[in-house]
Amino acid sequence: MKNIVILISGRGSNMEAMVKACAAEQWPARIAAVVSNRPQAAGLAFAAQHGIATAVVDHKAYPDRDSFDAELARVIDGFAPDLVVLAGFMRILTPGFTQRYGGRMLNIHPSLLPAFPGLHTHQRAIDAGCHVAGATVHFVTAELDHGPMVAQAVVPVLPGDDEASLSARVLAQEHRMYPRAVRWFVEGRLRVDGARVQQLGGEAQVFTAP
Ligand code: NHR
Ligand code: GAR
Repeated sequence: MKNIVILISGRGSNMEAMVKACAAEQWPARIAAVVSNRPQAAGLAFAAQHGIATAVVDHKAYPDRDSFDAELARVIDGFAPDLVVLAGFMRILTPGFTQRYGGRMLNIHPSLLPAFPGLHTHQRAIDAGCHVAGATVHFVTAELDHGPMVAQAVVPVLPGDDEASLSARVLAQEHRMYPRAVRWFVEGRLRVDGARVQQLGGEAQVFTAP
Protein backbone atom coordinates (compact mmCIF):
# COMPACT_ATOMS: atom_id res chain seq x y z
CA MET A 1 0.00 0.00 0.00
CA LYS A 2 1.57 3.30 -1.09
CA ASN A 3 0.94 6.57 0.72
CA ILE A 4 -0.06 9.59 -1.35
CA VAL A 5 0.05 13.10 0.11
CA ILE A 6 -1.83 15.71 -1.94
CA LEU A 7 -0.97 19.42 -1.74
CA ILE A 8 -3.70 21.92 -2.62
CA SER A 9 -4.27 25.67 -2.37
CA GLY A 10 -7.95 26.08 -3.24
CA ARG A 11 -10.93 24.31 -4.75
CA GLY A 12 -9.29 20.90 -4.88
CA SER A 13 -11.31 19.40 -7.71
CA ASN A 14 -8.31 17.43 -9.00
CA MET A 15 -7.74 16.09 -5.48
CA GLU A 16 -11.42 15.12 -5.36
CA ALA A 17 -11.17 13.24 -8.67
CA MET A 18 -8.15 11.37 -7.29
CA VAL A 19 -9.79 10.46 -3.99
CA LYS A 20 -12.79 9.06 -5.88
CA ALA A 21 -10.71 7.13 -8.43
CA CYS A 22 -8.44 5.68 -5.72
CA ALA A 23 -11.48 4.27 -3.88
CA ALA A 24 -13.52 3.21 -6.92
CA GLU A 25 -10.61 1.51 -8.70
CA GLN A 26 -9.04 0.06 -5.55
CA TRP A 27 -5.53 1.36 -6.16
CA PRO A 28 -2.67 -0.21 -4.20
CA ALA A 29 -2.49 3.17 -2.47
CA ARG A 30 -4.26 5.42 -0.02
CA ILE A 31 -4.63 9.17 0.13
CA ALA A 32 -2.78 9.56 3.43
CA ALA A 33 -3.31 13.31 3.76
CA VAL A 34 -4.35 16.52 2.05
CA VAL A 35 -2.21 19.53 2.95
CA SER A 36 -3.01 23.14 2.06
CA ASN A 37 -0.97 26.33 2.32
CA ARG A 38 -4.25 28.25 2.55
CA PRO A 39 -6.44 27.77 5.65
CA GLN A 40 -9.59 28.59 3.63
CA ALA A 41 -8.99 26.09 0.82
CA ALA A 42 -12.37 24.57 -0.06
CA GLY A 43 -10.78 21.18 -0.75
CA LEU A 44 -9.94 20.68 2.94
CA ALA A 45 -13.63 20.18 3.79
CA PHE A 46 -14.09 17.53 1.11
CA ALA A 47 -11.04 15.63 2.36
CA ALA A 48 -12.16 15.79 6.00
CA GLN A 49 -15.65 14.58 5.03
CA HIS A 50 -14.03 11.57 3.41
CA GLY A 51 -12.05 10.68 6.51
CA ILE A 52 -8.73 11.86 5.11
CA ALA A 53 -6.22 13.57 7.41
CA THR A 54 -5.81 17.26 6.64
CA ALA A 55 -3.20 19.82 7.59
CA VAL A 56 -2.55 23.49 6.92
CA VAL A 57 0.88 25.06 6.61
CA ASP A 58 0.11 28.73 6.04
CA HIS A 59 2.93 30.30 4.03
CA LYS A 60 2.04 33.71 5.50
CA ALA A 61 3.23 32.50 8.91
CA TYR A 62 6.83 31.97 7.68
CA PRO A 63 9.44 34.65 7.02
CA ASP A 64 10.86 33.05 3.88
CA ARG A 65 10.46 30.16 1.44
CA ASP A 66 13.10 28.00 3.13
CA SER A 67 11.34 28.03 6.50
CA PHE A 68 7.92 27.43 4.89
CA ASP A 69 9.27 24.52 2.86
CA ALA A 70 11.01 23.05 5.93
CA GLU A 71 7.75 22.97 7.88
CA LEU A 72 5.82 21.68 4.85
CA ALA A 73 8.33 18.81 4.49
CA ARG A 74 8.09 18.02 8.21
CA VAL A 75 4.29 17.76 7.99
CA ILE A 76 4.38 15.73 4.76
CA ASP A 77 6.99 13.31 6.12
CA GLY A 78 4.70 12.61 9.08
CA PHE A 79 2.54 10.73 6.59
CA ALA A 80 5.41 8.64 5.19
CA PRO A 81 4.69 9.55 1.57
CA ASP A 82 5.65 7.39 -1.39
CA LEU A 83 4.28 10.09 -3.67
CA VAL A 84 3.57 13.81 -3.26
CA VAL A 85 0.92 15.18 -5.64
CA LEU A 86 0.59 18.92 -6.35
CA ALA A 87 -3.04 19.59 -7.30
CA GLY A 88 -3.59 23.29 -7.80
CA PHE A 89 -0.79 24.02 -5.33
CA MET A 90 0.26 27.64 -5.79
CA ARG A 91 3.62 28.10 -4.02
CA ILE A 92 6.93 27.80 -5.84
CA LEU A 93 9.07 25.20 -4.06
CA THR A 94 12.75 25.58 -3.17
CA PRO A 95 15.42 23.32 -4.74
CA GLY A 96 15.99 21.59 -1.38
CA PHE A 97 12.32 20.64 -1.26
CA THR A 98 12.13 19.39 -4.85
CA GLN A 99 15.31 17.36 -4.30
CA ARG A 100 13.90 15.74 -1.15
CA TYR A 101 10.94 14.41 -3.16
CA GLY A 102 12.83 13.92 -6.41
CA GLY A 103 11.25 11.24 -8.61
CA ARG A 104 8.23 11.00 -6.31
CA MET A 105 6.45 14.33 -6.77
CA LEU A 106 4.00 15.09 -9.58
CA ASN A 107 2.27 18.32 -10.67
CA ILE A 108 -0.53 19.11 -13.08
CA HIS A 109 0.09 22.31 -14.98
CA PRO A 110 -2.72 23.86 -17.05
CA SER A 111 -0.89 24.24 -20.36
CA LEU A 112 0.72 22.13 -23.04
CA LEU A 113 4.28 22.38 -21.73
CA PRO A 114 6.86 23.55 -22.66
CA ALA A 115 4.49 26.34 -23.73
CA PHE A 116 3.36 28.71 -20.99
CA PRO A 117 5.10 27.71 -17.78
CA GLY A 118 4.03 29.86 -14.82
CA LEU A 119 0.68 31.53 -14.21
CA HIS A 120 -2.34 32.74 -16.25
CA THR A 121 -1.82 30.01 -18.83
CA HIS A 122 -5.32 30.01 -20.36
CA GLN A 123 -5.39 33.75 -21.06
CA ARG A 124 -1.87 33.54 -22.48
CA ALA A 125 -2.90 30.69 -24.82
CA ILE A 126 -5.93 32.69 -26.02
CA ASP A 127 -3.85 35.85 -26.49
CA ALA A 128 -1.22 33.92 -28.45
CA GLY A 129 -3.90 32.68 -30.85
CA CYS A 130 -3.37 29.00 -30.01
CA HIS A 131 -5.81 26.56 -31.62
CA VAL A 132 -5.12 23.92 -28.99
CA ALA A 133 -4.61 24.17 -25.24
CA GLY A 134 -4.49 21.64 -22.45
CA ALA A 135 -2.73 20.40 -19.36
CA THR A 136 0.44 18.47 -18.53
CA VAL A 137 1.26 16.06 -15.71
CA HIS A 138 4.99 16.22 -14.97
CA PHE A 139 7.52 15.24 -12.34
CA VAL A 140 8.47 18.26 -10.26
CA THR A 141 12.06 19.46 -10.48
CA ALA A 142 13.74 22.62 -9.24
CA GLU A 143 13.03 24.37 -12.54
CA LEU A 144 9.42 25.55 -12.56
CA ASP A 145 7.10 23.50 -14.80
CA HIS A 146 10.04 21.81 -16.57
CA GLY A 147 10.20 18.26 -15.17
CA PRO A 148 9.77 15.04 -17.21
CA MET A 149 6.25 14.91 -18.71
CA VAL A 150 4.05 11.91 -17.84
CA ALA A 151 0.91 12.76 -19.83
CA GLN A 152 -0.74 15.58 -21.72
CA ALA A 153 -4.40 16.42 -22.39
CA VAL A 154 -5.36 18.39 -25.49
CA VAL A 155 -8.50 20.44 -26.08
CA PRO A 156 -9.46 22.88 -28.84
CA VAL A 157 -9.48 26.62 -28.29
CA LEU A 158 -12.82 27.72 -29.76
CA PRO A 159 -13.81 31.08 -31.22
CA GLY A 160 -15.19 33.27 -28.45
CA ASP A 161 -13.39 31.39 -25.68
CA ASP A 162 -12.46 33.35 -22.60
CA GLU A 163 -10.40 32.24 -19.62
CA ALA A 164 -13.46 30.76 -17.88
CA SER A 165 -14.71 28.68 -20.82
CA LEU A 166 -11.25 27.44 -21.78
CA SER A 167 -10.20 26.57 -18.23
CA ALA A 168 -13.45 24.60 -17.74
CA ARG A 169 -12.78 22.58 -20.91
CA VAL A 170 -9.22 21.87 -19.80
CA LEU A 171 -10.26 21.03 -16.23
CA ALA A 172 -12.65 18.29 -17.41
CA GLN A 173 -9.67 16.59 -19.08
CA GLU A 174 -7.45 17.16 -16.02
CA HIS A 175 -9.96 15.15 -14.00
CA ARG A 176 -9.59 12.20 -16.39
CA MET A 177 -5.83 12.41 -16.86
CA TYR A 178 -4.42 13.14 -13.40
CA PRO A 179 -5.93 10.15 -11.55
CA ARG A 180 -4.75 7.90 -14.38
CA ALA A 181 -1.20 9.27 -14.24
CA VAL A 182 -1.04 8.89 -10.46
CA ARG A 183 -2.32 5.35 -10.73
CA TRP A 184 0.48 4.56 -13.19
CA PHE A 185 3.00 5.84 -10.64
CA VAL A 186 1.65 3.84 -7.70
CA GLU A 187 1.46 0.72 -9.85
CA GLY A 188 5.10 1.17 -10.85
CA ARG A 189 4.23 1.57 -14.51
CA LEU A 190 6.31 4.66 -15.30
CA ARG A 191 9.89 4.57 -16.57
CA VAL A 192 11.78 7.85 -16.58
CA ASP A 193 14.73 8.23 -18.94
CA GLY A 194 15.99 11.81 -18.86
CA ALA A 195 13.19 14.04 -20.14
CA ARG A 196 11.21 11.08 -21.46
CA VAL A 197 8.60 9.19 -19.47
CA GLN A 198 7.26 5.91 -20.78
CA GLN A 199 4.05 4.25 -19.61
CA LEU A 200 4.92 0.55 -19.43
CA GLY A 201 1.38 -0.82 -19.92
CA GLY A 202 0.98 0.61 -23.41
CA GLU A 203 -1.70 3.08 -22.33
CA ALA A 204 -1.92 6.36 -24.24
CA GLN A 205 -0.13 9.27 -22.59
CA VAL A 206 -2.20 11.72 -24.64
CA PHE A 207 -5.74 12.49 -23.53
CA THR A 208 -8.28 14.01 -25.90
CA ALA A 209 -11.92 14.83 -25.27
CA PRO A 210 -14.07 11.70 -25.84
N1 NHR B 1 8.09 24.34 -7.64
C1 NHR B 1 9.11 23.90 -8.37
N2 NHR B 1 10.35 24.06 -7.85
N3 NHR B 1 8.98 23.31 -9.58
C2 NHR B 1 7.76 23.19 -10.11
O1 NHR B 1 7.65 22.60 -11.29
C3 NHR B 1 6.62 23.66 -9.41
C4 NHR B 1 6.84 24.23 -8.15
C5 NHR B 1 5.76 24.75 -7.39
C6 NHR B 1 4.48 24.71 -7.91
C7 NHR B 1 2.90 24.32 -9.77
C8 NHR B 1 2.94 25.46 -10.81
C9 NHR B 1 1.88 25.31 -11.88
O2 NHR B 1 1.49 24.21 -12.24
C10 NHR B 1 4.27 24.19 -9.19
C11 NHR B 1 5.32 23.63 -9.92
C12 NHR B 1 2.74 28.49 -8.53
C13 NHR B 1 3.45 29.44 -9.24
C14 NHR B 1 3.68 30.82 -8.70
O3 NHR B 1 4.16 31.71 -9.39
C15 NHR B 1 3.97 29.08 -10.48
C16 NHR B 1 3.80 27.79 -10.96
C17 NHR B 1 3.07 26.85 -10.22
C18 NHR B 1 2.55 27.22 -9.01
N4 NHR B 1 3.36 31.07 -7.40
C19 NHR B 1 3.53 32.33 -6.69
C20 NHR B 1 4.74 32.27 -5.74
O4 NHR B 1 5.29 33.34 -5.49
C21 NHR B 1 2.32 32.67 -5.87
C22 NHR B 1 1.07 32.78 -6.67
C23 NHR B 1 -0.22 32.77 -5.84
O5 NHR B 1 -0.19 32.51 -4.63
O6 NHR B 1 -1.29 32.93 -6.48
O7 NHR B 1 5.05 31.20 -5.20
O8 NHR B 1 1.45 26.33 -12.47
C1 GAR C 1 -6.19 23.30 -12.14
O1 GAR C 1 -6.63 23.73 -13.40
C2 GAR C 1 -4.69 23.13 -12.14
O2 GAR C 1 -4.20 22.64 -13.35
C3 GAR C 1 -4.25 24.54 -11.94
O3 GAR C 1 -5.18 25.14 -11.06
C4 GAR C 1 -6.40 24.43 -11.11
C5 GAR C 1 -6.66 23.87 -9.75
O4 GAR C 1 -7.97 23.39 -9.66
N1 GAR C 1 -2.95 24.59 -11.37
C6 GAR C 1 -2.22 25.69 -11.35
O5 GAR C 1 -2.56 26.71 -11.92
C7 GAR C 1 -0.94 25.58 -10.59
N2 GAR C 1 -0.27 26.83 -10.61
P1 GAR C 1 -8.39 22.45 -8.45
O6 GAR C 1 -7.93 23.11 -7.18
O7 GAR C 1 -9.89 22.42 -8.54
O8 GAR C 1 -7.76 21.10 -8.67
